[in-house]
Amino acid sequence: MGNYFEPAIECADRETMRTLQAERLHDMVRRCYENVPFYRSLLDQNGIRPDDIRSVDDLHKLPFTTKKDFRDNYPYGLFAVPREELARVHASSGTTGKQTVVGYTSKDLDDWATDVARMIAAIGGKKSDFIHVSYGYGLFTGGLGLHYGGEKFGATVIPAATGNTERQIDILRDFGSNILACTPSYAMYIGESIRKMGIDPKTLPLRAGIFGGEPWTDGMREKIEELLDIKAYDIYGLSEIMGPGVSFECEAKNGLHVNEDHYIPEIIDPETGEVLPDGEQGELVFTCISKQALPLIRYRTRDVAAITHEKCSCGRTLVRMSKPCGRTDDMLIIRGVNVFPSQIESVLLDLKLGSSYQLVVDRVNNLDRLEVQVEMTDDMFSDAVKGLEAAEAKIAAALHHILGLSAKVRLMEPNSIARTEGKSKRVIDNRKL
Ligand code: DLL
Repeated sequence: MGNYFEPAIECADRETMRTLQAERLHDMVRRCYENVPFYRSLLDQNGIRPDDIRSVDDLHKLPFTTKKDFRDNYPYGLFAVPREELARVHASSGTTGKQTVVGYTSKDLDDWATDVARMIAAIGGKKSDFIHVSYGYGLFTGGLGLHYGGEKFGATVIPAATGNTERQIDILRDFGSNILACTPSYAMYIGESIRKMGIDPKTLPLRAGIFGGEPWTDGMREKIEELLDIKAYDIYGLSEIMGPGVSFECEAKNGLHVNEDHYIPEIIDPETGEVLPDGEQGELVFTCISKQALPLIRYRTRDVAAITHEKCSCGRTLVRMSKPCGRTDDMLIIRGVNVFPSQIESVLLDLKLGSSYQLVVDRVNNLDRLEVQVEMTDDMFSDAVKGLEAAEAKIAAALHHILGLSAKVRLMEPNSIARTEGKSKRVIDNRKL
């Protein structure tokens, strides 16, 4: 497992972990108060002194931080260290408005690389492995995050970046990549392209994949595993908190272990802000307790998940979060029904359809209309039109059963929905809500 399986942390008992977290939390709140004017006034307004926060149980006393606070303090207003201590900045493009700019000291970068290296250990990585990184390099945290994590682990990194899929496949084959790291939608695309090029994945040395950056279902996991003949693991993270590696799957594939010595997770009711118990689904909130450049107090991620403190079969006690099933802000409300794109994806995969789909929402005569555009498989395409109508009706019935909502299903020609190398865009909402 290299040097990055750290049982003292990853298998610590709850008391030990809470003691470590309490110390770091207290120190972090003090640093925020002293160095970030935004936090000083927020804590003052809420009548909180840093010394009031002594244990993890005090967390709920603290106010939340949101994406809006980044916008209001753009670009560097939330940083807690002077410029000369910064080693790097990244940014993520929001759906609205300005980019969110995030910063790291060299210790932060080192901690981040450790987060990722722990995952590589947890999925059975070896120092002799070649890790093929096809996340975007640049301001996006995916590329450099996996890159330095792989190097820190001691593996050999192939910084393939995105683009030119045929060349990616040449590299996979000729350089002998063992682990592929990219978004799940790009992994699907690489898998489909490998098949089209007539390459048998069993002839490649590829063994595992580290996929994240966007929601994906277990159905999609099975598809990728089959297409590429590998084991596919989930990695989660967000730039505001660090980047990829905030949490990671182990070989048990039973939830993502949060690197709790750095980030304390909570699940809240997105409406009331109330903290929810283990097992209940709600909005994920993280507090970064060891970050120097950008410590965040109770950051609302908008991601929907549940957490459990039960020990994992791998022996780790690090709290686990479920695969995020969507975001509070990409949840569509169609004719009053809450719909997550991931629910639709599950239905399509159950019906053995491809995972290339797009949802188009319109409002016609004040009524919401959902159209689910699904790419046909090559076999279906060769069928007669009558068969296609029946197939559309079958999909619509299955969607109705799961969503409680009628949707128009439109089967599309194979490869007609645009493929992405980065995060896929699943929803086109034409209602100007
Ligand atoms: O996407 C960091 C990352 C890169 C994670 C590569 C994993 C792999 P952002 O661009 O700031 O950072 O986007 C963060 O992406 O709040 C989630 O909504 C979504 N997301 C990231 N990983 C997952 C995942 C990176 N495994 C936002 N499952 C997050 C579901 C994910 N959603």
